Amino acid sequence: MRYLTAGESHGKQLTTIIEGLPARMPLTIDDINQSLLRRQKGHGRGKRMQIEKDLAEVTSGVRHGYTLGSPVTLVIHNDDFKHWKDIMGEASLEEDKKIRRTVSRPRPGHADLNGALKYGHRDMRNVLERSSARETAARVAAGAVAKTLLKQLGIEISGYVKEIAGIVAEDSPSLTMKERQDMSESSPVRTLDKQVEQPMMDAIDKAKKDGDSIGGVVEVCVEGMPAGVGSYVHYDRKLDSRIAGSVVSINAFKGVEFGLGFEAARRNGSQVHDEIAWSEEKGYYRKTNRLGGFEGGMTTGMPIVVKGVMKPIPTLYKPLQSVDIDSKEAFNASIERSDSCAVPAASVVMEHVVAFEIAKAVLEQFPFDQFPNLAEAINDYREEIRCF
Ligand code: EPS
Repeated sequence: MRYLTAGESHGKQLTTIIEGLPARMPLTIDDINQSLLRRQKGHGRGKRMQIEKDLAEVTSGVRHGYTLGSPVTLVIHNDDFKHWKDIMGEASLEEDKKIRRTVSRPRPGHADLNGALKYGHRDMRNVLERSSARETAARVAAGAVAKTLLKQLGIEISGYVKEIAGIVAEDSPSLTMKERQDMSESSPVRTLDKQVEQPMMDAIDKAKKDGDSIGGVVEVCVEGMPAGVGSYVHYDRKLDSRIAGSVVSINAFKGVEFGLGFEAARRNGSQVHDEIAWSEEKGYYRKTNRLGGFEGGMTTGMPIVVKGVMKPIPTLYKPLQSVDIDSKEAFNASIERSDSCAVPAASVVMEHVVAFEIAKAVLEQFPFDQFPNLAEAINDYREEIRCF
């Protein structure tokens, strides 16, 4: 299974095409729209989210509530496009820079300058329109379909905020999947720790007041994966490495940790590895989950626990020094609107990006054209490894 997205931030629409889904899988538009609306929320979002109401339209691959096995196309219209019709239209436009809203001043930390150098764009709007995190809406749409597939196979996933601007949420290993999903949903900053909710919101409000932005850490937890998905035999079949790559591909994400993560470097091996046990009911399991659900590029059957770190959004009200590419003069970069903190929304994005990688790995290991056959094969495999 694979997907492509297309669309500019202020263009007409975002498009997602998913190819390789099995046929006969139940899929409703509500499954997708719920995810899209979740991504729009969160304390710290800017004015753009008041303009958009992200709702997907399915234009291919689904009929009467089931997938057909053909590519699934999802379209999300940009409501803001009505303000940008001429600027973003495909028709040629006068050379008037004001009308075109030409951008010649690269923002530090953004793709603007590197993208301009690479593609030769003198107008950096041609770069920023596609490099914008608006594209994450299209990725969430793809992930929502993956999540629907996984859920029907007994695999559930949840994303939530662990840290904002150095304020750290307590670990909550005893919470059930449902509790994680419900608690993050009811929190304005999508954290599971009520104690840090207000301090996190205060930090966001302060950043906004100061014209600055703040980043954080998000965590995704996946339960219900059988052991042995992924592979140790080759670098590009290791599922943890694929997840790591996809997480760092999310706009503004800079790093990934599984389980203990970097803390493993500071501990002895006996305090890092998870002891193996067996019971008639569960089969093999680990007494702890310090490695976050992976050994040798494969799932262990324990929950997958993966963190991603997001840098503060580089579009700042507070000016940073940069250089105009036309005049070559130094100037102070400043902007019209931005999100002061998109970490809560990013937890939804990461949840969906991880879901897609996991669903893709499941389909690689159980390559069935029909969803009922896939569901049966996974259940058979679960029983096989329980009795191993
Ligand atoms: C973004 C800048 C802002 C954000 C946008 C990402 O958009 P605008 O330039 O229109 O104000 O709101 O995020 C989204 C539109 C979204 O859907 O998440 C950027 O520069 O990356």
